[in-house]
Amino acid sequence: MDIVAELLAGSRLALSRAITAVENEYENATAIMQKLYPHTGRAHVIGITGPPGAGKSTLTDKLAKIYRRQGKTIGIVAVDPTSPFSGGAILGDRIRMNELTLDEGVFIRSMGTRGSLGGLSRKTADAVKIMDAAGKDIIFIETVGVGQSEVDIVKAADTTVVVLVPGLGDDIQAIKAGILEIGDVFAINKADREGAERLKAELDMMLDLDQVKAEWRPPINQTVASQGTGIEELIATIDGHIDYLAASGELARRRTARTRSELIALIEEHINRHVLKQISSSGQLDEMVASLEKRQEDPYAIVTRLLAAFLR
Ligand SMILES: Nc1nc2c(ncn2[C@@H]2O[C@H](COP(=O)(O)OP(=O)(O)O)[C@@H](O)[C@H]2O)c(=O)[nH]1
Ligand SMILES: [Mg+2]
Repeated sequence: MDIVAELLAGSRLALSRAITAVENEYENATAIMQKLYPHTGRAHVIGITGPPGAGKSTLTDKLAKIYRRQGKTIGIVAVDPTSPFSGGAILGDRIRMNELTLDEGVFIRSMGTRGSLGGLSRKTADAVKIMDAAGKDIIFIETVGVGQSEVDIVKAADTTVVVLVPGLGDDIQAIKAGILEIGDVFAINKADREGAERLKAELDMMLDLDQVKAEWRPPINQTVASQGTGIEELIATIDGHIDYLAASGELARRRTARTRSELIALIEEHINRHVLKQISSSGQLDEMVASLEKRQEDPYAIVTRLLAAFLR
């Protein structure tokens, strides 16, 4: 049996190997993704993002346990864009999720920046597809939410939970606009700390000003993940968002937009690679640079000429 057939039959080893192939860009990675593509699109993908130490792993662990009790199978992709480590699981996360790692119905995988940051969002999306094809009902993507590349990672999610904590000083200043936009649900974790109510009030105010969110006003939950407080309520909120997505047609719209942008990214990547390979191996690239330096040509003329040649 090949790796995809084994994965579809439920092999954890095959699932793990498929993700490794994608992560390390092995030669068989494309063939694997091609074969499993028809089996994707079934899982509900939940993004968990927020600053480092906010309690994302603890929260994911607690959420996963409740979904497990409902009989759902779980995949977790823990992405750390600041870590060069990948494979197995980032140590801290594995310790925080150690009960889960013993559960056959849960598959946890960590990914770091083994490639470029840009490549990381594609690889994360592929890892999600692999777990999806393997039959996981709910897939979590846990990632640090600070910059644009991390926001890109969470774009593979249907429902995004933004985790915030009180006491980060100038609370609302610390919340980047980007992170506010991607949040479908907000969780103020470490609500046992001082300032949770104030943070909620400030967040409420900002969300009320956001007209784009008229149809679905992101609810704010308070949690103490380490004690399991507020987790049932958070699940109810997430499930409410899942229902809203289905009933409003927004799920279909989001998935169409995602399919489109993934295809565009792939086309760009391949055309780029193809054209650059051809002009650099033929020495044309050097000639072009020389011509530009002598001001014999301008870059726009070169690109127009190149494009015409390739379209012929
Ligand atoms: N006081 C308090 N500590 C928490 C809470 N949730 C998580 N922690 C602790 O915060 C630390 C970071 O948690 P972790 O889940 O690794 O955060 P992550 O970096 O966002 O994944 C750990 O020591 C947790 O035990 C909470 O609600 N209250
Ligand atoms: Mg974590």
